[in-house]
Amino acid sequence: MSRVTLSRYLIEQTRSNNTPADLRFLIEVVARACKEISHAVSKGALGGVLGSMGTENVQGEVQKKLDVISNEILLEANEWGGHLAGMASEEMDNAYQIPGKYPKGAYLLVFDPLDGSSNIDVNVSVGTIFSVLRCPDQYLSQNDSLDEQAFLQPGTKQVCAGYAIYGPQTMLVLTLGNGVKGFTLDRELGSFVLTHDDIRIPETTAEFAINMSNSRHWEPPVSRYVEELLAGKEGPLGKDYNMRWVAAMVADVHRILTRGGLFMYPRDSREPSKPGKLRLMYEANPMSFIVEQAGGVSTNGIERILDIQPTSLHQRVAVYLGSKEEVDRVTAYHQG
Ligand code: AFP
Repeated sequence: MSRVTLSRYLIEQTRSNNTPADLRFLIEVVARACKEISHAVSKGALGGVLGSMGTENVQGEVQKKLDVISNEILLEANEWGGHLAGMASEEMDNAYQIPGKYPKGAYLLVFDPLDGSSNIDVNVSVGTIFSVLRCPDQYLSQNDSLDEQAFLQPGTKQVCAGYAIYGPQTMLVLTLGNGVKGFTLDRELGSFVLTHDDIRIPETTAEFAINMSNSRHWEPPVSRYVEELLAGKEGPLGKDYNMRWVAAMVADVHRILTRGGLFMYPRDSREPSKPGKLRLMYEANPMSFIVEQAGGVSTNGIERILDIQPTSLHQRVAVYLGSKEEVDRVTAYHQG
C-alpha cells in the first residue's frame, strides 16, 4: 500500500477544493521549517544549541538559543514565498513585516517557534505551534507596514492550525477545519507520512494535567475541582484520576489527542493583569482549534477560547482543554 505523505494529502485537499493552492504551499513550507527545527533540536550538545542566549523575549522570559534559532528558521523559510502578508511570533515584540523585495500573499502566520523550551536542556519533548489566518482585505491593499490589528482575529477565523512535536518521534499534527491528521517524520525519506488518520479525543477521561505547584494561587473553582479529582473513588467524582505534566503544552496536548485527558493552566492571583500564563494567539487558539476538531472542548473557564476577540498580540488566557466531560465540569464550576 502506498504511503500518504503530507504533500500528497495536501494536494488531495486542494483537488477536493478544501485547501487553496497558496495555503497548501504555505503549510508545506512550515512543515519543511519544522523538519529543520527538529534536526537542530536533535543535535543537542553536539550542535552547541543548548543553553540560553542571555536575552529576554517580550514576555520577560529568558530566551534559549533554540528559541532564537527556531524563530529564525521559520521567518527565513516563510518570508519569500509570496503566500504571506505578515507573521507574528511569541519571540518577537511586534508583527514581522515581509521585506519589500518579496511578493506578499493573503495569509498571516502566527507561531510559537519552540514551545516548552525549558525542556530542551533536559532532553524532554518540545514543539512548534502555528496558526494561519486570512489577512483582512483592508490591510492587503496597504503598501506600508502591516498593522498589528490585522492579526487580532478570534480563533474561529483560523483556516489552519498545527503543531510539530519533537519527541521520541517527530510528528506534525494538522487541522484544516475538517478533522485532525497526524504525520510522522520518516527521517530516511525526509517526508512526513500520514500515520494517524482521524484523531479523536475520548469524551471521558481519568487523567489530568496541571502545574500543582501553583495551587496556593488558584481561584476557588479550580481548587474545588482539583480537590475532587484528588479525592479519587471515595470523592464526589467517584473514580481515581492519574496526573501528568510535561511543562510543554505541545506534549501535554499531544498526549490528550492520543489517549484523552484534561489540560489546565488556570489564571491565578499572582498577576491579576495577566489572565493565565499561556498566550492566546500562539498557543491557546491553535491548540483549541485542533482539540475541537478532534471532538474535544476548550474554554477559559467562562467562554469558548475560539470565540475570544483578541485585544493584543501577546495576550494571555486561562486554558481548560481536552475531554468534553471534564472540561464541561470545570467550566461549570467557574460559572456556578
Ligand atoms: P516555555 O516555552 O517558556 O518553556 O513555556 C511553556 C509553556 O508556555 C507551555 O508550553 C507549558 O504548558 C507551560 O508553559 C509550562 O508552565 P510551567 O513552567 O508552569 O510548568
